[in-house]
Amino acid sequence: MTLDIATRDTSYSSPSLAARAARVLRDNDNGTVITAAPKLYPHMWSWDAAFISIGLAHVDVSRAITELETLFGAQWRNGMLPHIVFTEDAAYFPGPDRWGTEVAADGPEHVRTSGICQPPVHAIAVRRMLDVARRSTRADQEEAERFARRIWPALYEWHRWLVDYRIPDTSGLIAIVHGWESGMDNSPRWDVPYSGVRPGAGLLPYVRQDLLQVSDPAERPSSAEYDRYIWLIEEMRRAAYDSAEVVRRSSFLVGDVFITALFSLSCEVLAQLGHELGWPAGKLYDWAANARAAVAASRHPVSGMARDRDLRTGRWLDTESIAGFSPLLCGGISVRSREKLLSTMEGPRWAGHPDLLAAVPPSVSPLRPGFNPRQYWRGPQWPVIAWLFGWAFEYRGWFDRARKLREGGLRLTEDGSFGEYYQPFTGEPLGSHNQSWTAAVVLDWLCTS
Ligand code: 2M8
Repeated sequence: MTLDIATRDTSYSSPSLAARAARVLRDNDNGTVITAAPKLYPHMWSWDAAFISIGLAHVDVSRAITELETLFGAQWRNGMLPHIVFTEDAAYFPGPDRWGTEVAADGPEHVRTSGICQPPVHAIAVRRMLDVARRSTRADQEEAERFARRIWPALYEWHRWLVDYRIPDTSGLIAIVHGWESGMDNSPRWDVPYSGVRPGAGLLPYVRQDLLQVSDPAERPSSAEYDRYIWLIEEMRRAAYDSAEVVRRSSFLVGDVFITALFSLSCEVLAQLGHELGWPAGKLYDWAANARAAVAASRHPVSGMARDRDLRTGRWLDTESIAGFSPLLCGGISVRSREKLLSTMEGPRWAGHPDLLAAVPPSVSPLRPGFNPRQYWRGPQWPVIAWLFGWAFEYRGWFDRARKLREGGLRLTEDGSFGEYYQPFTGEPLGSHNQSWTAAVVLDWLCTS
């Protein structure tokens, strides 16, 4: 269902915005999962589910738990948490048949999934859910604690899989084998590595369904980009989704600095959760420290922005994007470097750009050549990203900065359309409306003021 709200004249009061957000999550509940969006994304996505569970915790702790249990029910036997858990809905491409993960020796039984992963934000979700539940009834609190204790080993295994299979070189960055793993699908971060992906003759024809679900196809990735996305799946399928083999063979292999920072933060959070719940930290603090150091070492010598690394060519990728602020998520840099990065983020090239409707950092700086205010990860603002930085800032004790991001995020989303992403100058909602993770973070912002 799409709400027909395309104007910024509408601005809801906090209670009615919260009620609308809760309704979006209810409406997107297909009985088994809360789909990422009503039409464009009719399945469960890994990091979407994490954010969704955070929003749900404010309205129904049990339902929030079910969501993460469903996701972890699809965890691969080797520990990988798949990026999509498929529902029966056929209106998405590439669906389970195209992925063909049945060839994988490590896939889960009884459920169909994709064969790649997404950013490891799940420990953060469990932490947040627990914190929210602890402010609710005793029954909610106890249920959330039981769940957190139960899910903890699966979270550890998921993190272990990343360490075992996805740190293939001495940079120490967590590597991705597909831009979709980054969650920032067509970000200019990936333009150079994607130029090395050459779809072969074995690329079977396909029909994109995403273009039917948005009002303007220019908001989505191009056909040339999609050919590469689908070709990479073909490569993985030929490697039978064997984790080591995929890393050896994939024509796309990039050290992702944003994922590495989130991994570091999540390891720390998981270790602290373990401490509360009676699980030993194992290697979590070492993993966190190594990842933190890798993020710090990736920084551009002049700008101080963190950089991805093309592991196929061994070159740093200088393309600036929101991921450049990754050290602010995981720490590990000097106070001086941190202050410089924060003032870049809050300054006129980013969130403080005078023409922005809301002070939220866009996916790409408006001053960067090629910035496109309407196209997906090439310029628009994403509320979930603002939420993530805000949560990390609060975790670090930077309450004022966290509050500003929350205010900016609410300014962006107060029209009640719950856009997937937003045009930064006008605040026009783009992509899908009633996107679940947008509704979820709005709920969290509103319910914890
Ligand atoms: C987008 O990605 C999917 C592919 O995974 C797509 O475009 O079809 C991204 O924004 C991703 O980060 C997000 O998890 C997903 C569902 O919201 O949509």
